[in-house]
Amino acid sequence: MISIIIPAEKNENYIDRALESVMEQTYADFEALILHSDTDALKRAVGQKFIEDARFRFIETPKDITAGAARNIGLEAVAGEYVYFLDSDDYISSDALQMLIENMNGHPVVRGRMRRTELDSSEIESAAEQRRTTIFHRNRYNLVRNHSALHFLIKKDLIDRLDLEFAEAEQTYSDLMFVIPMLEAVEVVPFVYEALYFRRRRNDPITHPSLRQMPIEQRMHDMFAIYNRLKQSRLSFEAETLLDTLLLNFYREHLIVKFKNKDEIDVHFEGLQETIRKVNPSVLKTKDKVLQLDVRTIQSRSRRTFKRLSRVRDVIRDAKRGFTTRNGRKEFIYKYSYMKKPLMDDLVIFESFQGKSYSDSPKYIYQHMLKSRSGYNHVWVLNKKQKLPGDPVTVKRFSLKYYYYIARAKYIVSNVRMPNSYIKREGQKYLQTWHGTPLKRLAGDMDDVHMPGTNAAKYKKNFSKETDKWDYLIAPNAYSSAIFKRAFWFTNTMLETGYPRNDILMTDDNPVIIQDIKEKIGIPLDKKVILYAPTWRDDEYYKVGKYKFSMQLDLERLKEKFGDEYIILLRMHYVVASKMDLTGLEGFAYDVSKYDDVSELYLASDMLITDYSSVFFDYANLRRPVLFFTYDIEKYREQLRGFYIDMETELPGPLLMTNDAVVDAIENIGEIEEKYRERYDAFYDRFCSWDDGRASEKVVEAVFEE
Ligand code: C2G
Repeated sequence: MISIIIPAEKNENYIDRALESVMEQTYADFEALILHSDTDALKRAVGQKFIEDARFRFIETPKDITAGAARNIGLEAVAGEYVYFLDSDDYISSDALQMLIENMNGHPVVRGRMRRTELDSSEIESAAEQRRTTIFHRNRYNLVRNHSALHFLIKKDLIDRLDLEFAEAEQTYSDLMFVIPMLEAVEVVPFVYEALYFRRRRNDPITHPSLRQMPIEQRMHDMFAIYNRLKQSRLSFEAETLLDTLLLNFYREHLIVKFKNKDEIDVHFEGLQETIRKVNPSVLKTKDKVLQLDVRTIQSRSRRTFKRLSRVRDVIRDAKRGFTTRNGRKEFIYKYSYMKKPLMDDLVIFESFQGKSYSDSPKYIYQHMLKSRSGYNHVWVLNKKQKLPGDPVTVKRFSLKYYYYIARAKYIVSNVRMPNSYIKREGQKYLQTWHGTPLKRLAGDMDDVHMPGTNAAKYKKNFSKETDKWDYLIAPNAYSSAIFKRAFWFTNTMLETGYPRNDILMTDDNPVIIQDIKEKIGIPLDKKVILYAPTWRDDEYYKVGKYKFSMQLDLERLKEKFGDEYIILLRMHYVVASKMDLTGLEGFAYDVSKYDDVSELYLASDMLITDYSSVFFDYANLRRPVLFFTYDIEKYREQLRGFYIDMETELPGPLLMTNDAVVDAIENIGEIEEKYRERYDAFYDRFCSWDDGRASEKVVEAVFEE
């Protein structure tokens, strides 16, 4: 019988798939030992069939133990002659166990093949192979370069004879304590191509990290502890090569970055020196020259000497980048020159939508500062030349001047993320206004990420590095405040003031100002105005940051039907790069995508059509009708983002799937207003009641001294 050991703590989401794959095994003589600190709760979470099948045994463990400790408890309880480890967020092919056992050929240990798979996958890719098995001899340590005990089938006698155990005190690398002595004791390991193990890629390094995503501090501690313990016994050269290489790679991948902060060298040098002195010189000789020099310095020189070397290294590395990356030269000057100059206490730098416009909350905060705070100087990040009230300095995003000011301004005000190259200085204050009440899932709440050039884990890591830098964040309503705290991992000052960008919806909602805006846009004054403002689609793009949008609204038909009474403003999201062809629609459809301030467009319009854009939360302040043209809602909801509110029951207007429905709704807009009045009121209370026309004032008061 094969005993399958499955630690299941904190992985309740995927365990059914794991157990399913066990239940489907063609080799049926197994027991599954499922380890959890609250087996009753776990039993309620898994499928009934696993509870009814006696081969599945649920074993209660103490709370808060490591996965290694849980596996050891499992090892105590096994009844089979073979042991196999499966993680509860992974799964295996249905013939995995059979393939493994059939190919053992008298050896005590056999291994199958690992595949990486996406978080939401349940697929089994077929594994038809030329060869069925291969034999690993001296190269058998290559099988544990991932330092994992998964997917080995092991004879229980071997475990007993060698007294194999997982490390219990360490979260990471604990399998090495088990697999290294195991591989030392056997000469060969058959490897079975057709036995497949699917390892799910984890997507939330911040609140639910996989072991590989644990904080470096923890991993370093564990790596040193395990390395030192294993090095106490005599090891074969192959085992030493594996361990030394793991240690040296760890140094290269993580510690060099960590040691950019020289205080970290003070904290960790001693432990590192003691550990790295044990590296076998013959192994070190096979590594690149730069690494060798580093390691030799750590082994034989003082902390001070190493620190000096490390500083020189940093400069060389940054200078090299300066010649090879687009903004490298500027970043070099930013870091080594501008950052060394003192902060300017009276300087504020504003940015809205990456310098694309003079708009949104930063604009209104700025305008209020002009009126109420005379002691400050201002810089605006603006990519196109433009004259602004108050005559501030303007700089292009990523220009040398931009770097100069982000290094020196005491205050940063932005409504989107700053670039990764921005380094927050001691004493700097960063006010993040954000740019909308969330409807689509945000950052930490996203399961998968479908944007180009990234994946969920990367995206969240970068995002949390950014949100760590925020001192203040504006919440437009209580609902957003709660979501922001969680999804942005935000613990600093939440300004629960409503949105500065919505102030004008209260203060400027009058016919004279509205007429001015219409004249500025250049539209007829005698027609009613429809504003169409959809959002962007994560998975439709030309390249990073440039998204596609294909117009599904039948503009010709709308013109024909409503052209006498209405005009339509087409407002694409600022990341959309598709050009619109409006030939034949002159005098009816106007492209206002480049118009700076969408709040003014709200004022100028009589009704809004949108989809999943946050624009309607702001627009509802005007209490004018809103229609939702949601032709791709299924895809958007299921695949791309998921929503925080129930689109069917909580929106202040109807969901329309077709152009027929849109035409019909515009025709009967009065009836729709009637029908949705109650919902609209409830929606307004929930999302708009903090907006009282004074948000800018409140924010300025909280952040800037008189
Ligand atoms: N916007 C705009 N025109 C559009 C769409 C959006 O001017 N056609 C502006 C609005 O100010 C809107 C903001 O950009 O509130 C954010 O746009 P969303 O469509 O909501 O999308 P996104 O940029 O993904 O931000 O918490 C909010 C979310 O992060 C949404």
